[in-house]
Amino acid sequence: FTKDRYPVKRGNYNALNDHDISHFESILEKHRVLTGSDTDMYNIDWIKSVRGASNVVLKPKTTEEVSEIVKYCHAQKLAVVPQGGNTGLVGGSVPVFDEVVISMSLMNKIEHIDEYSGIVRCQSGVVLEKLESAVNEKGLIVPLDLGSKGTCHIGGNVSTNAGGLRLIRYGNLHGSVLGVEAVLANGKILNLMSNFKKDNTGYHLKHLFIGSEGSLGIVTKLALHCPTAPNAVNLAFVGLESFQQVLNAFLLAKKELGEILSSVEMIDEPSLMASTTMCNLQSPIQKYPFYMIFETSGSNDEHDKEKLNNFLKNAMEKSIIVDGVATNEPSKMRNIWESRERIAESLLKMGYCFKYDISLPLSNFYDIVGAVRERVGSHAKLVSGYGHVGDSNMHLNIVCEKFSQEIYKLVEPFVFEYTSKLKGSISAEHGIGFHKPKYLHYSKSPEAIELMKQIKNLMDPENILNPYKVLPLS
Ligand code: FAD
Ligand code: S2G
Ligand code: ZN
Repeated sequence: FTKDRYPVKRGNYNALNDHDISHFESILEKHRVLTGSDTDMYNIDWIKSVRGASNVVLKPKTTEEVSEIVKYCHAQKLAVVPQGGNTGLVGGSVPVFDEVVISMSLMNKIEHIDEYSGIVRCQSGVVLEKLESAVNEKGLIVPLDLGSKGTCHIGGNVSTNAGGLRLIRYGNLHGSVLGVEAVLANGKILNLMSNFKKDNTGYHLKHLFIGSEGSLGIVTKLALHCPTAPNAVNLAFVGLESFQQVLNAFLLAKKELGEILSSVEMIDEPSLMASTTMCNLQSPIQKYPFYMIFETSGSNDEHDKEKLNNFLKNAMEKSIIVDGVATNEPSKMRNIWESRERIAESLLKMGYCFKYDISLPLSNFYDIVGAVRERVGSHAKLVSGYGHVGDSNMHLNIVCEKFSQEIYKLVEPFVFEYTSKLKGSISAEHGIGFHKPKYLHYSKSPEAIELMKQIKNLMDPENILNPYKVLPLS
Protein backbone atom coordinates (compact mmCIF):
# COMPACT_ATOMS: atom_id res chain seq x y z
CA PHE A 1 0.00 0.00 0.00
CA THR A 2 3.01 2.27 0.14
CA LYS A 3 2.65 3.37 -3.43
CA ASP A 4 -1.00 4.31 -3.40
CA ARG A 5 -0.64 6.06 -0.05
CA TYR A 6 2.56 8.01 -0.71
CA PRO A 7 3.67 9.49 -4.05
CA VAL A 8 7.07 7.85 -4.47
CA LYS A 9 8.83 6.53 -7.60
CA ARG A 10 11.23 3.55 -7.52
CA GLY A 11 14.84 4.60 -8.17
CA ASN A 12 16.72 3.10 -11.13
CA TYR A 13 18.17 0.18 -9.22
CA ASN A 14 18.56 -3.30 -10.66
CA ALA A 15 16.01 -5.91 -9.69
CA LEU A 16 17.18 -8.96 -7.78
CA ASN A 17 17.83 -12.11 -9.83
CA ASP A 18 18.71 -15.73 -9.11
CA HIS A 19 22.39 -15.06 -9.65
CA ASP A 20 22.25 -12.48 -6.86
CA ILE A 21 20.58 -14.97 -4.52
CA SER A 22 23.20 -17.64 -5.20
CA HIS A 23 25.94 -15.06 -4.70
CA PHE A 24 24.48 -14.13 -1.32
CA GLU A 25 24.30 -17.84 -0.48
CA SER A 26 28.00 -18.12 -1.29
CA ILE A 27 28.70 -15.39 1.31
CA LEU A 28 26.24 -16.57 3.99
CA GLU A 29 24.94 -20.03 4.94
CA LYS A 30 21.80 -20.82 2.95
CA HIS A 31 19.48 -20.47 5.95
CA ARG A 32 20.70 -16.93 6.46
CA VAL A 33 19.33 -15.91 3.06
CA LEU A 34 15.56 -15.55 3.47
CA THR A 35 13.21 -15.39 0.47
CA GLY A 36 9.46 -15.70 -0.19
CA SER A 37 7.09 -15.42 2.76
CA ASP A 38 10.05 -15.62 5.21
CA THR A 39 10.66 -11.99 4.28
CA ASP A 40 7.14 -10.80 5.25
CA MET A 41 7.86 -9.56 8.80
CA TYR A 42 10.91 -7.64 7.53
CA ASN A 43 8.80 -5.82 4.93
CA ILE A 44 6.43 -4.02 7.30
CA ASP A 45 7.22 -1.50 10.01
CA TRP A 46 6.05 -1.57 13.63
CA ILE A 47 3.22 0.94 13.11
CA LYS A 48 2.22 -0.75 9.82
CA SER A 49 2.63 2.49 7.94
CA VAL A 50 5.00 1.21 5.22
CA ARG A 51 4.98 -2.19 3.52
CA GLY A 52 7.88 -2.91 1.17
CA ALA A 53 8.29 -5.72 -1.33
CA SER A 54 11.80 -6.99 -0.68
CA ASN A 55 12.48 -10.44 -2.12
CA VAL A 56 15.44 -11.19 0.10
CA VAL A 57 16.53 -10.72 3.70
CA LEU A 58 20.20 -11.34 4.51
CA LYS A 59 21.36 -12.20 8.02
CA PRO A 60 25.12 -11.67 8.35
CA LYS A 61 27.02 -12.61 11.50
CA THR A 62 30.24 -10.69 10.96
CA THR A 63 31.49 -7.35 9.70
CA GLU A 64 33.29 -9.11 6.86
CA GLU A 65 30.04 -10.70 5.68
CA VAL A 66 28.32 -7.28 5.75
CA SER A 67 31.23 -5.88 3.78
CA GLU A 68 31.00 -8.64 1.15
CA ILE A 69 27.25 -8.17 0.79
CA VAL A 70 27.45 -4.39 0.43
CA LYS A 71 30.41 -4.59 -1.97
CA TYR A 72 28.33 -6.86 -4.19
CA CYS A 73 25.15 -4.72 -3.95
CA HIS A 74 27.23 -1.64 -4.76
CA ALA A 75 28.68 -3.31 -7.85
CA GLN A 76 25.28 -4.67 -8.96
CA LYS A 77 23.45 -1.40 -8.17
CA LEU A 78 21.09 -3.09 -5.72
CA ALA A 79 19.56 -0.83 -3.05
CA VAL A 80 19.80 -2.02 0.57
CA VAL A 81 18.01 -1.24 3.83
CA PRO A 82 19.82 -2.03 7.11
CA GLN A 83 17.39 -3.31 9.73
CA GLY A 84 17.82 -3.62 13.49
CA GLY A 85 14.89 -4.54 15.72
CA ASN A 86 12.41 -2.90 13.30
CA THR A 87 10.83 -0.82 16.06
CA GLY A 88 11.51 2.48 14.28
CA LEU A 89 8.48 4.76 14.09
CA VAL A 90 9.18 6.81 10.96
CA GLY A 91 9.11 4.07 8.31
CA GLY A 92 12.91 4.08 8.01
CA SER A 93 13.65 0.44 8.77
CA VAL A 94 11.77 -1.33 5.99
CA PRO A 95 12.04 -1.41 2.19
CA VAL A 96 9.88 1.04 0.24
CA PHE A 97 10.13 -1.12 -2.89
CA ASP A 98 12.33 -4.21 -3.34
CA GLU A 99 15.48 -3.09 -1.52
CA VAL A 100 17.65 -5.91 -0.11
CA VAL A 101 17.08 -6.11 3.67
CA ILE A 102 20.26 -6.57 5.71
CA SER A 103 19.06 -7.72 9.12
CA MET A 104 21.62 -7.18 11.90
CA SER A 105 19.83 -9.58 14.28
CA LEU A 106 22.57 -12.24 14.22
CA MET A 107 25.32 -9.68 14.89
CA ASN A 108 24.58 -9.88 18.58
CA LYS A 109 27.94 -10.58 20.24
CA ILE A 110 29.07 -8.57 23.24
CA GLU A 111 32.84 -8.53 22.84
CA HIS A 112 34.08 -6.87 26.03
CA ILE A 113 32.80 -5.08 29.13
CA ASP A 114 35.41 -3.13 31.09
CA GLU A 115 33.95 -2.65 34.58
CA TYR A 116 36.59 -0.05 35.52
CA SER A 117 36.13 2.29 32.57
CA GLY A 118 32.50 1.26 31.94
CA ILE A 119 33.36 0.89 28.25
CA VAL A 120 31.49 -1.87 26.40
CA ARG A 121 32.38 -3.13 22.93
CA CYS A 122 29.67 -5.04 21.08
CA GLN A 123 28.21 -5.81 17.70
CA SER A 124 25.36 -3.55 16.60
CA GLY A 125 22.67 -6.25 16.64
CA VAL A 126 22.60 -6.74 20.41
CA VAL A 127 19.05 -6.25 21.73
CA LEU A 128 19.03 -3.30 24.17
CA GLU A 129 17.50 -5.32 27.02
CA LYS A 130 20.11 -8.08 26.55
CA LEU A 131 22.90 -5.50 26.65
CA GLU A 132 21.32 -4.02 29.79
CA SER A 133 21.34 -7.35 31.65
CA ALA A 134 24.90 -8.14 30.53
CA VAL A 135 26.30 -4.83 31.78
CA ASN A 136 24.20 -5.04 35.00
CA GLU A 137 26.28 -8.10 35.95
CA LYS A 138 29.31 -5.83 35.94
CA GLY A 139 27.61 -3.13 38.01
CA LEU A 140 26.86 -0.93 35.00
CA ILE A 141 23.76 0.34 33.19
CA VAL A 142 23.21 1.20 29.54
CA PRO A 143 22.87 5.01 29.26
CA LEU A 144 19.44 4.86 27.61
CA ASP A 145 16.13 3.17 28.18
CA LEU A 146 13.19 2.95 25.77
CA GLY A 147 9.86 1.19 25.79
CA SER A 148 11.09 -0.91 22.82
CA LYS A 149 14.12 -2.26 24.76
CA GLY A 150 12.95 -5.86 24.40
CA THR A 151 13.27 -5.71 20.61
CA CYS A 152 15.34 -2.74 19.47
CA HIS A 153 19.07 -3.14 18.82
CA ILE A 154 21.79 -0.90 20.23
CA GLY A 155 22.87 -0.40 16.59
CA GLY A 156 19.38 0.83 15.74
CA ASN A 157 19.48 3.10 18.77
CA VAL A 158 22.77 4.57 17.54
CA SER A 159 21.46 4.90 13.97
CA THR A 160 18.42 6.84 15.15
CA ASN A 161 20.25 8.59 18.01
CA ALA A 162 17.42 7.30 20.19
CA GLY A 163 16.57 9.41 23.23
CA GLY A 164 14.26 7.56 25.62
CA LEU A 165 13.35 7.80 29.27
CA ARG A 166 16.69 8.72 30.87
CA LEU A 167 18.23 11.20 28.46
CA ILE A 168 17.76 13.96 31.05
CA ARG A 169 20.35 12.16 33.21
CA TYR A 170 22.69 10.35 30.86
CA GLY A 171 22.59 12.56 27.77
CA ASN A 172 22.29 11.29 24.23
CA LEU A 173 24.27 8.76 22.23
CA HIS A 174 26.49 11.38 20.61
CA GLY A 175 28.01 11.65 24.05
CA SER A 176 28.05 8.04 25.22
CA VAL A 177 29.11 6.35 21.96
CA LEU A 178 32.92 6.45 21.98
CA GLY A 179 33.51 4.67 18.68
CA VAL A 180 31.83 2.82 15.83
CA GLU A 181 32.83 0.37 13.15
CA ALA A 182 30.78 0.79 9.98
CA VAL A 183 30.59 -0.66 6.47
CA LEU A 184 30.47 2.10 3.86
CA ALA A 185 28.38 2.15 0.68
CA ASN A 186 31.24 0.61 -1.34
CA GLY A 187 31.66 -2.21 1.18
CA LYS A 188 34.79 -0.76 2.79
CA ILE A 189 35.09 -1.29 6.54
CA LEU A 190 35.70 1.92 8.50
CA ASN A 191 37.14 1.24 11.94
CA LEU A 192 36.47 4.21 14.23
CA MET A 193 36.39 2.08 17.37
CA SER A 194 37.92 3.60 20.51
CA ASN A 195 38.45 2.44 24.09
CA PHE A 196 38.68 5.97 25.41
CA LYS A 197 36.48 8.95 26.15
CA LYS A 198 39.08 11.31 24.79
CA ASP A 199 40.39 11.23 21.24
CA ASN A 200 40.81 14.58 19.53
CA THR A 201 42.62 13.36 16.41
CA GLY A 202 41.04 14.99 13.39
CA TYR A 203 37.37 15.21 12.46
CA HIS A 204 34.98 13.29 14.74
CA LEU A 205 33.67 11.00 12.01
CA LYS A 206 31.72 8.67 14.35
CA HIS A 207 29.01 11.34 14.59
CA LEU A 208 28.21 10.82 10.92
CA PHE A 209 26.81 7.38 11.80
CA ILE A 210 24.92 8.43 14.93
CA GLY A 211 21.41 9.43 13.85
CA SER A 212 21.96 9.04 10.07
CA GLU A 213 19.47 6.16 10.00
CA GLY A 214 21.49 3.78 7.85
CA SER A 215 21.89 6.29 5.03
CA LEU A 216 25.66 6.88 5.36
CA GLY A 217 26.89 3.48 6.45
CA ILE A 218 25.95 0.26 8.24
CA VAL A 219 27.03 0.26 11.89
CA THR A 220 28.53 -3.16 12.65
CA LYS A 221 30.18 -2.55 16.04
CA LEU A 222 30.22 0.14 18.69
CA ALA A 223 32.02 1.21 21.85
CA LEU A 224 29.65 2.62 24.46
CA HIS A 225 30.37 4.27 27.78
CA CYS A 226 28.05 2.73 30.40
CA PRO A 227 27.53 4.55 33.71
CA THR A 228 27.83 2.79 37.09
CA ALA A 229 24.51 1.28 38.18
CA PRO A 230 22.87 3.39 40.94
CA ASN A 231 22.56 1.76 44.40
CA ALA A 232 19.16 3.31 44.89
CA VAL A 233 16.26 3.93 42.49
CA ASN A 234 13.06 5.60 43.69
CA LEU A 235 9.95 6.58 41.78
CA ALA A 236 7.16 9.09 42.33
CA PHE A 237 3.93 9.03 40.32
CA VAL A 238 1.82 12.16 40.77
CA GLY A 239 -1.50 13.66 39.58
CA LEU A 240 -1.81 17.31 38.52
CA GLU A 241 -4.69 19.63 37.63
CA SER A 242 -3.14 21.67 34.83
CA PHE A 243 -0.17 21.80 32.49
CA GLN A 244 1.08 24.89 34.31
CA GLN A 245 1.37 22.70 37.40
CA VAL A 246 3.36 20.19 35.33
CA LEU A 247 5.88 22.94 34.63
CA ASN A 248 5.91 24.03 38.29
CA ALA A 249 6.47 20.43 39.39
CA PHE A 250 9.33 20.06 36.91
CA LEU A 251 10.98 23.21 38.29
CA LEU A 252 10.55 22.11 41.91
CA ALA A 253 11.94 18.64 41.10
CA LYS A 254 15.07 20.11 39.54
CA LYS A 255 15.57 22.23 42.66
CA GLU A 256 14.78 19.59 45.27
CA LEU A 257 16.00 16.41 43.58
CA GLY A 258 18.74 17.96 41.49
CA GLU A 259 21.64 15.58 40.94
CA ILE A 260 19.68 12.36 41.66
CA LEU A 261 16.89 13.08 39.15
CA SER A 262 17.09 10.48 36.35
CA SER A 263 13.75 10.78 34.54
CA VAL A 264 10.84 13.24 34.23
CA GLU A 265 7.93 11.99 32.12
CA MET A 266 4.47 13.49 31.53
CA ILE A 267 1.29 11.58 30.66
CA ASP A 268 -2.09 13.16 29.92
CA GLU A 269 -5.32 11.44 30.96
CA PRO A 270 -6.22 9.98 27.51
CA SER A 271 -2.74 8.41 27.27
CA LEU A 272 -2.95 6.82 30.72
CA MET A 273 -6.50 5.63 29.99
CA ALA A 274 -5.20 3.98 26.82
CA SER A 275 -2.38 2.06 28.48
CA THR A 276 -4.30 1.05 31.62
CA THR A 277 -7.34 -0.19 29.71
CA MET A 278 -5.61 -1.74 26.69
CA CYS A 279 -2.89 -3.39 28.76
CA ASN A 280 -4.99 -4.09 31.81
CA LEU A 281 -2.76 -2.10 34.18
CA GLN A 282 -3.76 -0.54 37.53
CA SER A 283 -2.80 3.09 38.01
CA PRO A 284 -1.93 3.80 41.68
CA ILE A 285 -3.81 7.12 41.41
CA GLN A 286 -6.59 8.07 39.07
CA LYS A 287 -8.52 10.52 37.14
CA TYR A 288 -6.37 13.61 36.88
CA PRO A 289 -5.84 15.63 33.71
CA PHE A 290 -2.09 15.11 33.95
CA TYR A 291 0.34 12.66 35.54
CA MET A 292 4.11 12.78 35.95
CA ILE A 293 6.77 10.25 36.75
CA PHE A 294 9.86 11.39 38.64
CA GLU A 295 12.65 8.87 38.98
CA THR A 296 15.70 9.32 41.18
CA SER A 297 18.89 7.27 40.89
CA GLY A 298 21.47 7.78 43.61
CA SER A 299 23.93 6.10 45.93
CA ASN A 300 22.11 6.24 49.28
CA ASP A 301 18.54 4.91 49.49
CA GLU A 302 17.62 6.51 52.84
CA HIS A 303 18.88 9.90 51.66
CA ASP A 304 17.15 9.65 48.27
CA LYS A 305 13.85 8.44 49.79
CA GLU A 306 13.87 11.35 52.19
CA LYS A 307 14.55 13.84 49.38
CA LEU A 308 11.77 12.39 47.25
CA ASN A 309 9.24 12.42 50.09
CA ASN A 310 10.17 16.00 50.92
CA PHE A 311 9.67 16.95 47.29
CA LEU A 312 6.19 15.34 47.29
CA LYS A 313 5.27 17.02 50.58
CA ASN A 314 6.35 20.48 49.36
CA ALA A 315 4.64 19.97 46.01
CA MET A 316 1.40 19.06 47.83
CA GLU A 317 1.67 21.99 50.23
CA LYS A 318 2.18 24.37 47.32
CA SER A 319 -0.81 22.66 45.57
CA ILE A 320 1.45 21.94 42.60
CA ILE A 321 0.36 18.33 42.74
CA VAL A 322 -3.00 17.04 43.97
CA ASP A 323 -2.03 13.43 44.58
CA GLY A 324 1.04 11.24 44.48
CA VAL A 325 2.73 8.01 45.50
CA ALA A 326 6.42 7.24 46.02
CA THR A 327 7.92 3.75 45.94
CA ASN A 328 11.14 1.83 45.48
CA GLU A 329 9.46 -1.55 45.33
CA PRO A 330 10.53 -3.13 42.02
CA SER A 331 7.07 -4.54 41.18
CA LYS A 332 5.33 -1.20 41.88
CA MET A 333 7.98 0.72 39.90
CA ARG A 334 7.62 -1.77 37.04
CA ASN A 335 3.85 -1.24 36.99
CA ILE A 336 4.22 2.54 36.88
CA TRP A 337 6.80 2.31 34.10
CA GLU A 338 4.60 -0.07 32.12
CA SER A 339 1.72 2.43 32.22
CA ARG A 340 4.10 4.88 30.51
CA GLU A 341 6.16 2.59 28.25
CA ARG A 342 3.16 0.75 26.82
CA ILE A 343 1.20 3.83 25.69
CA ALA A 344 2.56 3.50 22.13
CA GLU A 345 1.50 -0.16 21.94
CA SER A 346 -1.91 0.65 23.47
CA LEU A 347 -2.66 3.48 21.05
CA LEU A 348 -1.77 1.17 18.18
CA LYS A 349 -4.26 -1.41 19.49
CA MET A 350 -6.96 1.28 19.38
CA GLY A 351 -6.55 2.05 15.67
CA TYR A 352 -4.30 3.83 13.17
CA CYS A 353 -1.90 6.30 14.82
CA PHE A 354 -0.68 9.53 13.27
CA LYS A 355 2.45 9.99 15.40
CA TYR A 356 4.32 13.23 15.98
CA ASP A 357 7.54 13.25 17.97
CA ILE A 358 8.33 16.97 18.38
CA SER A 359 10.52 19.24 20.47
CA LEU A 360 8.57 22.26 21.67
CA PRO A 361 9.29 25.10 24.11
CA LEU A 362 7.95 24.05 27.53
CA SER A 363 5.92 27.27 27.83
CA ASN A 364 3.53 26.03 25.11
CA PHE A 365 4.37 22.34 25.23
CA TYR A 366 0.82 21.06 25.55
CA ASP A 367 -1.11 23.71 23.57
CA ILE A 368 -0.65 21.74 20.38
CA VAL A 369 -2.78 18.90 21.75
CA GLY A 370 -5.76 21.23 22.18
CA ALA A 371 -5.14 22.81 18.79
CA VAL A 372 -5.13 19.41 17.07
CA ARG A 373 -8.17 18.21 19.02
CA GLU A 374 -10.02 21.25 17.71
CA ARG A 375 -8.85 20.60 14.18
CA VAL A 376 -9.68 16.90 13.93
CA GLY A 377 -12.79 17.00 16.12
CA SER A 378 -14.78 13.78 16.03
CA HIS A 379 -12.75 12.37 13.09
CA ALA A 380 -10.32 11.00 15.67
CA LYS A 381 -11.02 8.51 18.42
CA LEU A 382 -8.46 10.17 20.64
CA VAL A 383 -5.75 12.83 20.62
CA SER A 384 -3.09 12.21 23.24
CA GLY A 385 0.00 14.06 24.42
CA TYR A 386 2.70 12.50 26.55
CA GLY A 387 6.46 12.13 26.64
CA HIS A 388 9.81 13.26 27.88
CA VAL A 389 8.84 16.63 29.28
CA GLY A 390 12.32 16.80 30.84
CA ASP A 391 13.73 17.02 27.32
CA SER A 392 10.93 19.23 25.92
CA ASN A 393 9.96 16.22 23.77
CA MET A 394 6.24 15.79 23.14
CA HIS A 395 4.71 12.61 21.71
CA LEU A 396 1.48 13.72 20.05
CA ASN A 397 -0.67 10.82 18.81
CA ILE A 398 -3.92 11.03 16.88
CA VAL A 399 -5.76 7.70 16.88
CA CYS A 400 -8.51 7.01 14.32
CA GLU A 401 -10.34 3.92 13.11
CA LYS A 402 -8.06 3.59 10.08
CA PHE A 403 -5.72 5.69 7.94
CA SER A 404 -7.65 8.44 6.18
CA GLN A 405 -6.39 11.06 3.72
CA GLU A 406 -8.85 13.46 5.36
CA ILE A 407 -7.14 13.31 8.78
CA TYR A 408 -3.71 13.13 7.11
CA LYS A 409 -4.45 16.47 5.38
CA LEU A 410 -5.90 17.99 8.55
CA VAL A 411 -2.78 17.30 10.61
CA GLU A 412 0.04 17.53 8.03
CA PRO A 413 1.64 19.96 7.50
CA PHE A 414 -0.33 21.72 10.29
CA VAL A 415 1.66 20.05 13.11
CA PHE A 416 5.00 20.78 11.42
CA GLU A 417 4.09 24.42 10.65
CA TYR A 418 2.99 24.86 14.27
CA THR A 419 6.27 23.32 15.50
CA SER A 420 8.38 25.33 13.08
CA LYS A 421 6.74 28.62 14.17
CA LEU A 422 7.89 27.80 17.73
CA LYS A 423 11.39 26.98 16.38
CA GLY A 424 10.87 23.41 17.57
CA SER A 425 12.09 20.17 15.99
CA ILE A 426 9.78 18.16 13.73
CA SER A 427 11.54 15.02 14.98
CA ALA A 428 12.93 15.07 18.50
CA GLU A 429 14.23 11.51 18.78
CA HIS A 430 12.62 9.11 16.25
CA GLY A 431 14.42 10.44 13.17
CA ILE A 432 13.17 11.36 9.70
CA GLY A 433 12.87 7.93 8.05
CA PHE A 434 10.48 7.60 5.12
CA HIS A 435 7.71 9.80 6.50
CA LYS A 436 9.43 13.11 7.11
CA PRO A 437 12.01 14.02 4.44
CA LYS A 438 9.51 16.39 2.83
CA TYR A 439 9.15 18.21 6.15
CA LEU A 440 12.88 18.46 6.93
CA HIS A 441 12.88 22.12 5.79
CA TYR A 442 10.63 22.98 8.75
CA SER A 443 13.59 22.32 11.03
CA LYS A 444 16.72 22.71 8.87
CA SER A 445 17.83 25.59 6.66
CA PRO A 446 18.36 25.15 2.89
CA GLU A 447 22.12 25.48 3.43
CA ALA A 448 22.07 22.72 6.05
CA ILE A 449 20.06 20.40 3.80
CA GLU A 450 22.38 21.17 0.88
CA LEU A 451 25.41 20.18 2.96
CA MET A 452 23.66 16.98 4.10
CA LYS A 453 23.07 16.10 0.44
CA GLN A 454 26.75 16.76 -0.38
CA ILE A 455 27.84 14.49 2.48
CA LYS A 456 25.37 11.80 1.33
CA ASN A 457 26.64 12.14 -2.24
CA LEU A 458 30.26 11.86 -1.10
CA MET A 459 29.62 8.80 1.07
CA ASP A 460 27.01 7.03 -1.07
CA PRO A 461 27.25 8.33 -4.65
CA GLU A 462 25.16 5.41 -5.99
CA ASN A 463 22.53 6.16 -3.32
CA ILE A 464 22.12 2.47 -2.44
CA LEU A 465 22.03 2.93 1.36
CA ASN A 466 18.45 3.18 2.61
CA PRO A 467 17.13 5.24 -0.33
CA TYR A 468 13.87 7.28 -0.05
CA LYS A 469 14.75 8.04 3.60
CA VAL A 470 16.01 11.04 5.62
CA LEU A 471 16.81 13.50 2.81
CA PRO A 472 14.18 15.13 0.55
CA LEU A 473 14.35 13.81 -3.01
CA SER A 474 14.21 17.17 -4.78
P1 FAD B 1 15.15 -0.26 13.30
O1 FAD B 1 13.76 0.18 13.52
O2 FAD B 1 15.40 -1.61 12.76
O3 FAD B 1 15.89 0.82 12.34
C1 FAD B 1 15.80 2.19 12.63
C2 FAD B 1 16.64 2.96 11.61
O4 FAD B 1 18.02 2.67 11.80
C3 FAD B 1 16.34 2.56 10.17
O5 FAD B 1 16.53 3.68 9.32
C4 FAD B 1 17.39 1.49 9.87
O6 FAD B 1 17.71 1.46 8.49
C5 FAD B 1 18.56 2.00 10.68
N1 FAD B 1 19.43 0.95 11.22
C6 FAD B 1 19.08 -0.03 12.09
N2 FAD B 1 20.19 -0.75 12.44
C7 FAD B 1 21.24 -0.19 11.76
C8 FAD B 1 22.63 -0.45 11.69
N3 FAD B 1 23.21 -1.45 12.38
N4 FAD B 1 23.41 0.34 10.89
C9 FAD B 1 22.85 1.35 10.19
N5 FAD B 1 21.54 1.65 10.21
C10 FAD B 1 20.76 0.89 10.99
N6 FAD B 1 12.60 5.90 20.19
C11 FAD B 1 13.18 6.85 20.98
O7 FAD B 1 14.10 7.55 20.54
N7 FAD B 1 12.77 7.05 22.29
C12 FAD B 1 11.78 6.31 22.86
O8 FAD B 1 11.43 6.52 24.00
C13 FAD B 1 11.18 5.29 22.07
N8 FAD B 1 10.21 4.51 22.58
C14 FAD B 1 9.65 3.54 21.80
C15 FAD B 1 8.65 2.73 22.35
C16 FAD B 1 8.05 1.74 21.56
C17 FAD B 1 7.02 0.85 22.17
C18 FAD B 1 8.45 1.57 20.20
C19 FAD B 1 7.83 0.50 19.34
C20 FAD B 1 9.43 2.38 19.65
C21 FAD B 1 10.03 3.37 20.44
N9 FAD B 1 11.03 4.18 19.92
C22 FAD B 1 11.62 5.14 20.71
C23 FAD B 1 11.44 4.06 18.50
C24 FAD B 1 12.52 2.98 18.21
O9 FAD B 1 12.50 1.99 19.21
C25 FAD B 1 13.90 3.61 18.16
O10 FAD B 1 13.98 4.46 17.04
C26 FAD B 1 15.03 2.58 18.10
O11 FAD B 1 16.27 3.23 18.22
C27 FAD B 1 15.03 1.75 16.83
O12 FAD B 1 15.91 0.66 17.00
P2 FAD B 1 15.76 -0.64 16.09
O13 FAD B 1 16.91 -1.54 16.37
O14 FAD B 1 14.40 -1.18 16.19
O15 FAD B 1 15.99 -0.02 14.62
C1 S2G C 1 7.85 6.87 23.82
C2 S2G C 1 7.10 5.94 21.65
C3 S2G C 1 6.49 6.28 20.39
C4 S2G C 1 5.22 7.09 20.41
O1 S2G C 1 7.08 6.05 24.31
O2 S2G C 1 8.66 7.57 24.43
O3 S2G C 1 9.04 7.42 21.83
O4 S2G C 1 5.24 8.23 19.97
C5 S2G C 1 7.77 7.11 22.34
O5 S2G C 1 4.20 6.57 20.81
ZN1 ZN D 1 9.95 8.76 23.31
